Amino acid sequence: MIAVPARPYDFTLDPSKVALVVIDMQRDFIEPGGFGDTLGNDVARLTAIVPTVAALIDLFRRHKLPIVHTREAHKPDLSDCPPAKRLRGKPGLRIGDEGAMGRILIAGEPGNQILPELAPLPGEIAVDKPGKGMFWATGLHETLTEKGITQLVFAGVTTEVCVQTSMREANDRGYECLLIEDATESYFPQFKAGAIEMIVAQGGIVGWVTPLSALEAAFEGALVDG
Ligand code: C5J
Repeated sequence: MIAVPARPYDFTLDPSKVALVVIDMQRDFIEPGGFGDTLGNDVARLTAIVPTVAALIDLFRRHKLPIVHTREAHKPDLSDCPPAKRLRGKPGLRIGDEGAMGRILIAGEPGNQILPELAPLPGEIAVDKPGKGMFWATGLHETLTEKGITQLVFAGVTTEVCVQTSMREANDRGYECLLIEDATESYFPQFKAGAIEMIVAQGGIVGWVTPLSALEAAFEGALVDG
């Protein structure tokens, strides 16, 4: 067991039961010229966390621990995209429309790919999810249960939408969830801060939060202690 200093109190990490989940680090949300950018968001906030997410992925790879990567993605015929989602708001471009990097949020399109520097390696789990949460219509809970995973370390974007929804879904399914606060980001700093406070409130009602440096130091300490 590895004691990770965290809020609201130490997270006891069991390397035999933990997986990393990297939520939606896809080009359309993060790269200049992508869907997020065309909606008027400041994507520089999201590009800034890429090195930290890469370091977190590297930590899990070095320790040979499982990694899950998600993409928010719909089938090309949009049969898994409810009209209530596609028609929401008054954006210039909607899900399925042709954007600067191919059709918006459609599986297989260039903009729907995970950033090359964070791309899944063979053997890692890659999940296309039609919802904000990672368990809706994905079969991921069954996959993780088969592997005996009961703890999830979270990273990715955006903190208050797909990350928080996925953490809440996981919490309800009995997983212990630890969010790496400098490996997640929002277009809106106040929403990231608010989401983090909601997660740790009331004794960790959704889970735990810690910076990457604390997780790295805890792994290092565990190695030194044997
Ligand atoms: C959004 C996401 N924000 N990955 N998706 O629509 O958080």
